[in-house]
Amino acid sequence: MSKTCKKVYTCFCTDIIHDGHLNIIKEAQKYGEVIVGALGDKASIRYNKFPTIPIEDRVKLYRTIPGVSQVVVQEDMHYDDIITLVQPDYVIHGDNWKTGPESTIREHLLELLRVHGGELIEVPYTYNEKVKKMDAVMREKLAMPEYRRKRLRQLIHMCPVVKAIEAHSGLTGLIAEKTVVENNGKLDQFDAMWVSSLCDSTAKGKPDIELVDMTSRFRTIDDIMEVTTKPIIFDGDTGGLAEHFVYTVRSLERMGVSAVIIEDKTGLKKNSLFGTEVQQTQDTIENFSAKIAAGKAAQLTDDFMIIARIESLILERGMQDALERAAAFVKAGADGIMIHSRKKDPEEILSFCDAFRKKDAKTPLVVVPTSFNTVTEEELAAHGVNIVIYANQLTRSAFPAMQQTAVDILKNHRAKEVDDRLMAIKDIITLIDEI
Ligand code: SPV
Ligand code: MG
Repeated sequence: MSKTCKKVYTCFCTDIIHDGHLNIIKEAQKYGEVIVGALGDKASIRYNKFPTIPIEDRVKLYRTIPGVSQVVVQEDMHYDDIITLVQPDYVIHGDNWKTGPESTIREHLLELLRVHGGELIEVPYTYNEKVKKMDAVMREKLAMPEYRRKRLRQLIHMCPVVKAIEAHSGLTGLIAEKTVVENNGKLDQFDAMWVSSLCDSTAKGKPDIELVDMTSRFRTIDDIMEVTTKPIIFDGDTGGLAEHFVYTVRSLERMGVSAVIIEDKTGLKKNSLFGTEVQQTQDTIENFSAKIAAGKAAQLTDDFMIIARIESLILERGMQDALERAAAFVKAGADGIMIHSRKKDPEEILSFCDAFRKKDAKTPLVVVPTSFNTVTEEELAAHGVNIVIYANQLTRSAFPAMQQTAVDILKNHRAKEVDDRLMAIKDIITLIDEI
């Protein structure tokens, strides 16, 4: 790299190059030699830009852009390491990051440039019809079954802990897809969606007893898939008869669902959070293992996961039983284990995870911290948990708000009193993007 020429750095987080990127390079060239950073996989997923091509291919792609002299990999979403490595005179970026959660990255960069020297150049963000179309093409690619299905397995390898939130409609799917926050100076968001039997049934005004049939459950998945790209974990309840479960596996795989979780109960299923207050029957290890094995035999791709959910702690059958079942279900072919508890104290879950991990370092572990909600994702990850599912919080937050509004309108014979706490009409009519 020439010592006399000024260095201009820009970071890309994209699998395709469009006019917006070319414009940034064109502007950058006016200031000196252009170095492009390829944002690494882990940081890219925090931007909701899940990579569809490997980092090596992104580096190669950026090298082909006319005017780019060098491509480096930027692992972190912050620029600290890159400033030390590249020592740019200028950093160039689209001006679209001045507001919203990304502004925290910008603030941090400005601070770095104050300390190390260097200037930030911001160019107007290009958003023409062609760019809009290419963005849509990228989103559609991510939504395709072959990309979406494998994404959960990829995330398990990429993230210390995969965070899934419940979705039961297009709208809740959009919340899971689009909610991004700034957290300790970094961007954060959910990685996946959980199509909960409790919330799917509740949204339809039905009890969570496997009453809502598979056709209807698949319709919910379809509504969510139409407007999202993130991977889906399906709550398959007991999985039904093994002879039926094999068809469910095929259908879910074909749709692009990443995983099904089935619980080791039989007969009339009731929600686990009832625990022993209602009659619930746990399946035998033999029967449930046979169901898992049948599902695995029916599966056609390597991407799909069948996760076995163990109800021993819920049904107060003890830790030993839970551990014995976990080992048996893994042996039968389960791609993961979900352990459930309705104790407020996370101790029971953490002991299971520790004991399981002593014997099995690899099989992904899933937990649903509804009752034991004081435990953090970091603590769970430290005990070997791979997927954390927030199974019902969206439904439980929406329902009381809607109910209170209904009560207040009835009491006041008008809607004025509730208006302050409602979303503005302008916001609701523009909430959903049109094509
Ligand atoms: C669901 O969300 O439907 C579940 C999790 O199965 S739980 O309600 O905790 O059983
Ligand atoms: Mg359920």
